[in-house]
Amino acid sequence: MIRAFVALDLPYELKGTLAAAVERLTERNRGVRWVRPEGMHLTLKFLGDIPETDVQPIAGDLDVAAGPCSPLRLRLSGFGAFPGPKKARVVWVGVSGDTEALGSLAKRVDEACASHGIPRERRPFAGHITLGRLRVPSVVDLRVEPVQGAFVAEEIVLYRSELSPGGARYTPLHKSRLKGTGG
Ligand code: 2AM
Repeated sequence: MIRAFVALDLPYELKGTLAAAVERLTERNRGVRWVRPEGMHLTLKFLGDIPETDVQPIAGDLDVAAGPCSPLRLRLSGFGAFPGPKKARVVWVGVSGDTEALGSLAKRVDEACASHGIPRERRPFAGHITLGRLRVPSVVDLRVEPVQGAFVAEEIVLYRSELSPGGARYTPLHKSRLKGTGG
């Protein structure tokens, strides 16, 4: 089986911006396992464990789902925490811009995955880039200088995730272009 998820990758420079933000957040927050810059992404759908033989068919359906969507213009917005900053499990940075289209894309991806037996999302989609995770839900202090950065997502990526004590390793398995022309 392969542990897989679908996400938007981020440009190299943006990961640098976020790495600097993580440094500032680290000073104020101990006990957070921060995501390494190279592992930062915006998740559209977590597939869980899928049989290796499903990778190609799912990749084909992701192409079909993504094809009509236009590239997304997104900007980094504020920091936040799930479920909230008083009992945080996840520290993230939000996005603004084409968020409606981002939600539609996530829904199309969800549908494509559902046709392969992957359970549909029950919670509404909330686009975010995870920066850190806490084993023990704790208060977090996110009052650091805001981050600035924008990017255009032109493809979605099906990733393999391999967990190890040193952190997760993500390998791209397939990329689907957003080929829509808007309108
Ligand atoms: P998030 O951290 O962006 O919220 C790879 O593990 C990605 O899949 C993570 O970035 C994570 O999203 C997302 N994901 C969603 N549900 C998950 C789950 N139950 N277990 C692990 N990852 C999950």
